[in-house]
Amino acid sequence: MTTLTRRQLLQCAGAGAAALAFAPLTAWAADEPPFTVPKLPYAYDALEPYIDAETMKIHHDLHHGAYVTNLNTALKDQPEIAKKGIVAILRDYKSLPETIRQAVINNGGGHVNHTMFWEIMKNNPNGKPSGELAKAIDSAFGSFDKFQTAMNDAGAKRFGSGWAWLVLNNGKLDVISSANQDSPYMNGQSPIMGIDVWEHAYYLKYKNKRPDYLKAWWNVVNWDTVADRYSKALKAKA
Ligand code: MN3
Repeated sequence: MTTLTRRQLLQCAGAGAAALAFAPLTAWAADEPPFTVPKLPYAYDALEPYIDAETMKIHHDLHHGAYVTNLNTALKDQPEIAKKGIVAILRDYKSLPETIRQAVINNGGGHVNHTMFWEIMKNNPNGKPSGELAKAIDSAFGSFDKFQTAMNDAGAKRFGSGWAWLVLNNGKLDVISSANQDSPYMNGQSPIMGIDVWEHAYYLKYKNKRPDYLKAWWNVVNWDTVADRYSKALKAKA
């Protein structure tokens, strides 16, 4: 007897709806969902004392984990959309079916935002950008200090949950904030770096003192990966 995988069964469905009748199909098997949580590129305690290990574990495993699970669920009957990748999906979110649009914005945004967040951090007390990125920041904001103040303001003034962002917007650097998990990709911008200001990102250690978390966060920036994101975003624009 031949055993078909769910993927093969789905392909059979093209030949007739009867193939769909005998199993409750999703578009992919449970062990091969299209979106997965990337492994944290360092230990949970690597960002101590600025971000504590327990916060990192809950944030990465549970919060990011839930966004990915919910994103896979939202797109379970939409393999054609899922295979475009999350950046392309969010850039074109207006074309999503209305029934899943908000779920994809929330959970797809949560997935792409956090994927960036883990990769732009490392333990790097008082680190600063260098090279082309440093020049571009100076030129856009006047100085690194002014840029930092703009980011901290954007994060502190974001009411409720959201993000503070450095984005590339029509070839120019800008600081913005977004609500919830809304991604800058939704506005045609490219996120270069972002600070998660949801309480889940800081509450265990900093309680209600979001500005203290924002101040400490600058000690965990991986400026190499931020510079890499900037150079890739510039090239994509050209
Ligand atoms: Mn978060």
